Amino acid sequence: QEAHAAEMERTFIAIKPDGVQRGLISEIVSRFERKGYKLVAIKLIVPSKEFAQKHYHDLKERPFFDGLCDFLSSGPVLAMVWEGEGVIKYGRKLIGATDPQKSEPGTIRGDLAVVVGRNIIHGSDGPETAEDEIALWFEPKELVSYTNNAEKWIY
Ligand code: FUP
Repeated sequence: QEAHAAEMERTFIAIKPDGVQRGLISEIVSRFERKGYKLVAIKLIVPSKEFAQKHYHDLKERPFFDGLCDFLSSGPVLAMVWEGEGVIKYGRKLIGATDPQKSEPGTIRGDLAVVVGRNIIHGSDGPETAEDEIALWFEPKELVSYTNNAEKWIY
């Protein structure tokens, strides 16, 4: 049975400044698209350092926090919301382990990144984080609700 779109699970995914500037947007977006997840929001923004600190507030006691927030606010970030069954957990699987030296080949970080401080992508790590991060990065009206129907476009 199909879940109604309004009840579908959503996650926040961001391509960080290194991924954007290395030209990896289409590569990364295509992995979520091909899997069958649905893009419901997308925008390119340069977050302020204060905004980056809000995004990473859980890590504020860590030694790398300041450098991490400088990095996230150093250039354009592609912020997205993806929707679909199990998208929070499976999105993390597509992304791979935090440290690209430990992420498996076949994952985004495993295939495309080398060091933990430049791991090209962020994905929410659970349902509560997903809700908070979507609310931080997007206004409700920026989340687009639509039905995918490929047959409509076959003539
Ligand atoms: P993840 O959820 O996989 O992005 O991992 P974390 O939330 O634990 O870490 C967030 C970001 O902090 C990572 F993407 C990169 C950075 N980080 C470091 O720079 N050094 C570390 O030792 C751990 C994380």
